[in-house]
Amino acid sequence: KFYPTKEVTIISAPFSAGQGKGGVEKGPGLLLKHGLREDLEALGWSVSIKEPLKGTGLDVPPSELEEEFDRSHGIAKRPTVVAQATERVYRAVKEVSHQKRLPLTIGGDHSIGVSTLAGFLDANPDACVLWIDAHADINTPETSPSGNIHGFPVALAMGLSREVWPKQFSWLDEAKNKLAADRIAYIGLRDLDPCEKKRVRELGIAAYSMYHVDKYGIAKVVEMALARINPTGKSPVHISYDVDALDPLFTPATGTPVRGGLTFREGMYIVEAVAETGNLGALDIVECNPDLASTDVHEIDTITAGCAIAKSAFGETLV
Ligand code: EXY
Ligand code: MN
Ligand code: MN
Ligand code: MN
Repeated sequence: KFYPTKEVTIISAPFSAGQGKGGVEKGPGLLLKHGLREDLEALGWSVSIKEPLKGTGLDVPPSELEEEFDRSHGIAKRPTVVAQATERVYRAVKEVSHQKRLPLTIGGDHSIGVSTLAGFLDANPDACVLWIDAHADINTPETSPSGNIHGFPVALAMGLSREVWPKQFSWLDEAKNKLAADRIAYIGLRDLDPCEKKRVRELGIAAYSMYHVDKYGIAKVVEMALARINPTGKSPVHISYDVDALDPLFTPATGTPVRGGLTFREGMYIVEAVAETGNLGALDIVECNPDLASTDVHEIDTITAGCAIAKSAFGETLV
């Protein structure tokens, strides 16, 4: 087992300026209010909490942060604040990873994925990544249709088009390891921009869309994905879980919902299967936005789905 002593640090990342919709910064508080910490303790984990954005003023809706459009290459929105927040989260994930505690990072929007990838890879050069998402999050300023940096984290962690990143991301040059294209697999894809499709194909990234989930079933998809990125079966697995991978029936309160997603059970199966290997190395749960819920039930469904992902990943079994 990768964490025989079962120690986890929850890294709270209430950040929303990687996209434009307010409310996703409330995700961490609500996940904790719904018992995330107690759930993990009940499974035998000792839990600590880190709040790298506390007191920075970065944990507010995007409308309260300075508007900024970097148009030097394509478009990137609010690069200064996103770079500041992601650097802080990176430092927290890196420290926790070097301490051999499992980093569980809760967002916030998915821009913080660059922090968790770079931070965990710093301590674990052999890590592999399952990116569970409707989206590929592999845009750079020149390919992004929106300029929203939550669509960039995979590209940033890979160092793609380094020359066109906003200069504020120079902190990332000090991270020891870049994410290699053969160490990441996607599951749940169904909404990629044309340039993202081209990039995923050209890089030969293992990409399992909803078509593949329908065709092979989720168990086979997880098996194929892990065989591609972790052929020896010995590497720690970092799961970056965007709740929009699940069908909006189950996680309606999220910023970029796309119909035709994973069922609740398919979504849980992915993390259960990794838990069973004992190789879970790091987990992110992102993009819960209570302000986008049209009813209280939608809010509770979304937050409790986030908690369920964590419980399944940390070893809860059904019987
Ligand atoms: N590909 C689109 C864009 O770059 O704007 C949508 C990205 C949504 C990203 C969400 C977090 O996964
Ligand atoms: Mn997404
Ligand atoms: Mn789209
Ligand atoms: Mn995402």
